[in-house]
Formats: sequence, structure tokens, C-alpha cells
Amino acid sequence: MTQDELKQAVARAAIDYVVDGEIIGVGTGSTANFFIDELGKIKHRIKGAVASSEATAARLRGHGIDVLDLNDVDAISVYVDGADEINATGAMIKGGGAALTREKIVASVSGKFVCIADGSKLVETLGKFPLPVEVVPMAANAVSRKLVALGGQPRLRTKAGSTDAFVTDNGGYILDVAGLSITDPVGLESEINQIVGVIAVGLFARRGADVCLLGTGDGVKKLT
Ligand code: ABF
Repeated sequence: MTQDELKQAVARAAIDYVVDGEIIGVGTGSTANFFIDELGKIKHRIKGAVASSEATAARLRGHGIDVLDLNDVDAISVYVDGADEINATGAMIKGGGAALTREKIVASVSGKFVCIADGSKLVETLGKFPLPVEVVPMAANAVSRKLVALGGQPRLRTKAGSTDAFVTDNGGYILDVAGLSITDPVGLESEINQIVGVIAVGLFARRGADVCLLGTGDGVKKLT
């Protein structure tokens, strides 16, 4: 199976976690896009969706799914999203799609986090994928120095084909931090969260995935 076929398989499997009549939180990225396309087929079963990015909001609307403002929502039953890396405990690196802050916000108010990914995302130790950290633009260099002190090699994310800084939906910059072997994801998430100028870090460990559906050549595997 191709990587896209594996992503499509887990996206289909995630539909089983949709709670009828409820509001669903929806992530960002290519795997989440496959999920949105599946959600479009059963949109009559949900009350609406809260999006983790403008791109996800647009795709949801394209399927005629009501996109709700999180400030108008009291509870979200399930949050479905991809990941760049996930370990056996459900801790993740996210943010390759530049939506880490809103993903973390929507996940934080959701009852259950269902991660969907192709099997290549499962790792023993997080950190081979550079860790995304969203920062207030004026603090990019100050935060970079702190990340270097933690053993990282931060690099400012630029727009494709340009040397201009990439700007997130929230007006932030992203530092992609290579060179970290993350043996204590919860501790590192807390430590980076406390650096002044950090908006959010793409470590989802304090609140990881409750369920992880992995697409493999032998079918969809569930990590509890
Ligand atoms: C999103 O899923 C991001 O946090 C993460 O970077 C992305 C993974 O992208 P893909 O599903 O395209 O591999 O939630």
C-alpha cells in the first residue's frame, strides 16, 4: 500500500470514533485531510466541527460541514489529528503542518484525542523529526538562544522558496529544533513552555493521544 492509502485507511477507521450528534475537533495535515473527506460523507451525523487551522476550516466548509468558533462551544467529544512522530505512550511531535498551537488548544478541550498516522510515524524515542516551537516574532532569537542551551539546533521556518519567515495563522514564527533526543517528553514540554516568548511547543506529551490508529501493510493497528 502507498503512504496515501495507509493514511486513507486510518482516516476511515477514525470515523468509528465520531459520536453522533456531537461536535468534533479536526486536525491539520494530509492525514487529517483524508479524515475530513470521510467526515464529509457522514456530516449529517455531527453537529459541527472545530478546526485547528484555516486550511482545515476551508476544507471542512468545502464539504458543507459547519465550522464552529471554539468560543461558542462548551465541549468537544473527540479530536482527530495526525502527528509527525508518536511513541508507544501516545506522546507526539506535531507542528510540521504549522498548526501546533490551535491543534493543542482544540485537543485540550476534547474528551478523547484520536491520532491517525501511517506506521512510519511510530518511533521509540521522539526527536528525529525537528521539534516545532511557535514563538512571538520579536522573541525568535531570544528563544533560539535558550533552545541552543537545551542542546537543540533551532532553525527559523521560512516560506517555501523564500528566505522570508513563515507566519502562522496566529501571526507567530516557527523554530524547528533539530538535534534533540527526547527521553523525557513531559519534562521538555514543560521546560520549553516556560521560555518567555514561546507561544506553544509541538510536544504533545502532557496531553498525548488517547488512541492511536496506525496504518500498516497488515491493516490498521490500534495503539491504546
Ligand atoms: C498535523 O499533522 C501536524 O501537527 C503534523 O505536523 C501533521 C502531520 O502531517 P501529515 O498527516 O501530513 O503527515 O496535526
